Amino acid sequence: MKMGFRWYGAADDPIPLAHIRQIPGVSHVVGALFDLPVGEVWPVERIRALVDEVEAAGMRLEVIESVNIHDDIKIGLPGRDRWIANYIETIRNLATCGIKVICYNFMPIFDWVRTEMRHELADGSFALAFDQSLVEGTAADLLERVQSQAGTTMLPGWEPERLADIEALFAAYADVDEARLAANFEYFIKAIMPVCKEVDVRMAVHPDDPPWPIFGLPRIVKNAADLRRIEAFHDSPYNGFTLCTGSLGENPDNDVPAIIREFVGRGKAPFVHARNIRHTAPGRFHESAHLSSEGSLDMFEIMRALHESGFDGYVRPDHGRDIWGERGRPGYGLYDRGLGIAYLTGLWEAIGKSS
Ligand code: DNO
Ligand code: MN
Repeated sequence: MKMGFRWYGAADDPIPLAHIRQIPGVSHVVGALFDLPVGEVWPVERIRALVDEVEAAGMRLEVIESVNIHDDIKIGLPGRDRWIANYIETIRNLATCGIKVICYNFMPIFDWVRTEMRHELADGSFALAFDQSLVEGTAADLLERVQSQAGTTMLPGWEPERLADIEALFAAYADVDEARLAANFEYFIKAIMPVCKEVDVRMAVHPDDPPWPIFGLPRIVKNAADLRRIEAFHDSPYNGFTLCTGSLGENPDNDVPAIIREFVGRGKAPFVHARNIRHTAPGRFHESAHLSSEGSLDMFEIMRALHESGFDGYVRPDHGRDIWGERGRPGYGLYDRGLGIAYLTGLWEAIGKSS
């Protein structure tokens, strides 16, 4: 298991690499070029500079999260081949710089979505939370909600420049149901796989978060059956998954350790996000500290499933709470993710030594 930490880059992340280096057990940084518009080719010089920066700080950068997929590819528009050609060039450029895994997602319009950014927990810490009743309805409902909350970020992970196009985007997805989205996904995977094999870069799709539809948009990376369907697009280690325990676990019907055993067992999961969440009501949850006792997921069983499946890929703590007065990037502060790593590496050592 190679422990990593997500970093947003010197310009945008208040956490210096030197502090990440001091978290015991961390050897890898998970990064990206966040300023490039979706679909643009990532230039080798820019990737190289990022890799060098991380290496100069005594760590490695071998996992990129994310290279996002242009909506034209997800919608299946005629222009998609141009975006796919760009994606392939980005894969080649990343490989040139030593990147081994690309995490990405296939969610229409949105990336991960939360409806509350500072949900206060009983101990006075703050976590991200989600309430499905706030993400029902249409594009117009969404626009109205966002505008009425001007100044607050209702949808984290949301690129503000795309808000302007939101109605057009929803219209473009009008005929895209689950089956079409899956066909467009398959088209994309089949197009990129030859180059992934050639340059030895493994694709790792992140589950939909939350793993069910929002605003009526289809979502197709929600559970074990969905993962099997994606696996069948092209059965190879290069067509793999980011097993995000929090995202999958948000649906109580998902048996996360069983999913880990199945897909890690078949060599299909080069990357894992390990975090906990607490279910509060149907369609509602908040994020929590990593400990099993703090949430609804059994993190011991999760780490044991990884260990017993022979997991030797990359892992990172996912979101953390704001604690000790830190007010970082929502979900991506230093302290609680650092505590998460201490706990996860402790479980890992104990499982290893007692098995
Ligand atoms: C949520 C996070 C996501 C993830 C992207 C991957 O669990 O890990 O922001 O980074 O969806 O594309
Ligand atoms: Mn995740």
